Amino acid sequence: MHISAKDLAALIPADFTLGVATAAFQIEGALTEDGRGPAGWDVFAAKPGSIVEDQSPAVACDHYHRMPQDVALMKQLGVDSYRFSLSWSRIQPTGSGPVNPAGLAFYDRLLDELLANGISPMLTLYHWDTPLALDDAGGWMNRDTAYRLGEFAAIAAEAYGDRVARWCTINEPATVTTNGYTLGLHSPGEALMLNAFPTVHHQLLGHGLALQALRAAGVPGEIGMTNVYSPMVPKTINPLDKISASLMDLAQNRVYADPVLTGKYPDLVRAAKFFSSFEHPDEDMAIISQPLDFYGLNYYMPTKVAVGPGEGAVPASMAEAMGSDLSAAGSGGTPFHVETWPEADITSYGWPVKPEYMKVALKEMSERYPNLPPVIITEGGASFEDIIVRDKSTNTAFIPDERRLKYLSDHIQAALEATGPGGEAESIDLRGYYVWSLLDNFEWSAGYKQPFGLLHVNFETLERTPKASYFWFQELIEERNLVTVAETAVAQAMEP
Ligand code: GBH
Repeated sequence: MHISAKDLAALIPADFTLGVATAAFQIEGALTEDGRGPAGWDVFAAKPGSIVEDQSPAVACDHYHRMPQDVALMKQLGVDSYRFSLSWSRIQPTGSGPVNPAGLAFYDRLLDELLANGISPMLTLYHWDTPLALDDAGGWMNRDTAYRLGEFAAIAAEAYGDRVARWCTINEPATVTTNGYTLGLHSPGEALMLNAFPTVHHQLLGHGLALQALRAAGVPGEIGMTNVYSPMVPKTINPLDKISASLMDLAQNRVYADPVLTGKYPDLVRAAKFFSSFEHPDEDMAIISQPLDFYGLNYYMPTKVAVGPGEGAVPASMAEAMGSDLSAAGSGGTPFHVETWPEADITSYGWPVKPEYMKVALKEMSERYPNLPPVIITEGGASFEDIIVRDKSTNTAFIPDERRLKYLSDHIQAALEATGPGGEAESIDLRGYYVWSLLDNFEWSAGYKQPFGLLHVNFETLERTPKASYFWFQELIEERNLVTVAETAVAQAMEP
């Protein structure tokens, strides 16, 4: 069971945002319409074997043509805010140079529609769909891409600055580097392993330059960036497992968060060969670590880590640097191995459902970064295959997605408890939670096989059907509104 919507609503502080999130490439479709230039993802997805069953992103949710209907569904849901991303190549077809007015106009219409319906816009500048022309020039391996993102931010600031309440410069650079450049599972499909480090730095620099451009334009909205955070949990108390978990923590969490929040890469990263052989100006760190109005955190799950197979999986130098003189350490082998959680509920992606680790994530963040700005959970959600139940007499469809609903309820509860009075991450000023996602959508290399939506999408008819989780979120928002109304009435009654 999960907490009732009424009891959960009672935990929500004033001015806390309840929202939903999407990303352009995952929902829009219309990849060749109105002058949109190609993105690297268009080409990657078209290569046989890149996407499950070679599914195509060409139509996705057809949001480009159904935007007003989708906003109406958000209005009905009652959300405070909608987090969406810009398709960079719709606005700037080659990622540099002239702007495409028809592309700019789409987000003009979206922003106006949101505001007309009382929904506060949160705009992500970059959610992975790099313009193809930039990928052809090396993508994030090329320092120039960071400057291009800065320029794109200036274009967006001028066009939309008056209407955007929250800006998110980039989403999850960790996933772009790991999947796009280290393992080759995402666009641009490079498997560079440790040689992918420049893509970390250039994305962070791109964030910093975009932030600078938004500040220079004087946009009134709040500005932040989003990193994904997964607590790394050693499989056993074996010191080698612990070291492997620490290495994974460095590679997936700290290398992205430390520079932004402390202005410095972790010492172990600075000591590595791949770091010293990568030349970059010291001044970059000041650009990367400019103050943020909020820090965006995507939390999905913890990761259980064991030492990799093979002799000497943890290099001796690493073991020593982590404070261990293990004789087992040598060279060769893979340093880490991701393990399963046999006792946990598992999503259709294979991800463990562990709401208690939401608390761990927030606690670790608060301890690691004492000067953390206000935090917003910019994504959280779960993929489960849905069953559509049809009531024959009324011909209405019902989608009983109890597990997704419970995932969301438990995670929002955990985040509120951890940051509430007496919580383990009480020092964090938590400002909101955005459900991933409004709609079932194109889940990158998993195609349409991993539905995360509060709304079911039939990818043949493109019909949207609210799931039980949609009605639950609606109820939570209604209950929260009742609390707010009551509090306002009490405050007014107490005024002299
Ligand atoms: C997010 O990615 C994306 O922002 C969004 O576009 C996507 O649709 C959504 O989530 C659902 O996938 O620490 O090595 O074990 C989240 C992708 C995948 C990132 C798992 C962290 C674990 C890597 N996450 N990954 S590891």
